[in-house]
Amino acid sequence: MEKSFVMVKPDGVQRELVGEIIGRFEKKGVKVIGLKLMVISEELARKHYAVHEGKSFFEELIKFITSGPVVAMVMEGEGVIGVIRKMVGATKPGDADPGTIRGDFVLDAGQNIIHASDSKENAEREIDLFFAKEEIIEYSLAVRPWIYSLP
Ligand code: IDP
Repeated sequence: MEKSFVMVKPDGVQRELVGEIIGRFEKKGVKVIGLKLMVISEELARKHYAVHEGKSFFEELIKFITSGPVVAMVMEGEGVIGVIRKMVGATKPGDADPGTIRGDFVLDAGQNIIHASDSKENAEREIDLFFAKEEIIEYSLAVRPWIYSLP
């Protein structure tokens, strides 16, 4: 089963959208196998967003993402990386379709309430950055046969 790293950003926590966001994924059938409220250190923020280093918004992004608690999560399910990205919506506010998380709640390119891994490679890297092995819990959900037709 595929795993993705998902994070409700400081603005999502402050806007009290944590339950709304997790609820959408739960209803889809995505399983939460890691979850913690944390404040990201500057060092971790710079590692997580290393690919954006040098861009005009980079320092602002580091300041923003370390400005308050975030909810970091590992989610699991069939094809979850792509599924979650679709549910999150586009980065540019004008491009995020209604019905997506950003389409429904975001008007700003920077303060966009949620992060989700965009590839298998990045998911593995981000999960390793944020979670120790023992913080990821493997368990089975009773509803599983009602979500997946295959065993
Ligand atoms: P993503 O979060 O949709 O994967 P990325 O392009 O990977 O988008 O950018 C990472 C984060 O950097 C965005 O979620 C957003 O918070 C911030 N960001 C991206 N582009 C801009 C911008 O043009 N202005 C301000 N912040 C931006």
